[in-house]
Amino acid sequence: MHVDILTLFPEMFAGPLQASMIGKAQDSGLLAVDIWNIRDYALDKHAITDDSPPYGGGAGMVLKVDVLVRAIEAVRGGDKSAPVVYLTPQGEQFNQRIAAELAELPAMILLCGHYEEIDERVRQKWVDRELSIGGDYVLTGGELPAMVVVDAVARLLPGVLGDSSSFEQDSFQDGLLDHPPHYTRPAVFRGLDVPDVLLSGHHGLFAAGG
Ligand code: 21W
Repeated sequence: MHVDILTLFPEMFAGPLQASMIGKAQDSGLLAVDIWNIRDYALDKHAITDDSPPYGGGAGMVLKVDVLVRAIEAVRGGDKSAPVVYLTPQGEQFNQRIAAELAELPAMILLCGHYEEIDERVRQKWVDRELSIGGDYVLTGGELPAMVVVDAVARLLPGVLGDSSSFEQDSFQDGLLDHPPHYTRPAVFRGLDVPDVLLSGHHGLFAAGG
């Protein structure tokens, strides 16, 4: 899967996507992530990307229509098949079902705003889907949410997870209820021991709730 991310803060993506399974998924070619700086598509000499809204009022700054559309068109090249997904607090709440849906796509474009809205015309004509990562909290921008989406989607791509961590079981509700508590060696640590039933080797009994 190819993921393009449009952001005003490309440096925020340096660490999280290189580490762990997402980093390995990129090394092995199962996932490709390209980060694009929206500012590169501002043509004036100060590279201004936002504006105080002269039409419609409203507080805060708004990402400029021409800058965003130039950036989106540059990312797309000639191919319009990849959906533009805008991360916004007003979006549909991201969940495991949506992650699975996105994991079927060959490509997607994630658009991050940063403590501001985007010009409404971009939403209407260029954005295909709006996602929030939920929670009753306000972040500074769509960057962390974009990383959340990439992480949740990438682990569903065939080959990204090892066989040992089958994700069929993770349908979440199930996963949380069915999983027994886990213990590592030693059997007794600072006087805290592992339940006898687990030491006896009859694991099935415990897993079945017996
Ligand atoms: C914060 C965007 C505030 C827009 C003027 C004054 C993306 C997010 C975000 C952000 C506003 C997500 C307004 C969960 C999140 C995100 C930054 C402006 C109205 N206009 N999921 N006030 N939480 N947040 N809001 O914050 O971009 S997905």
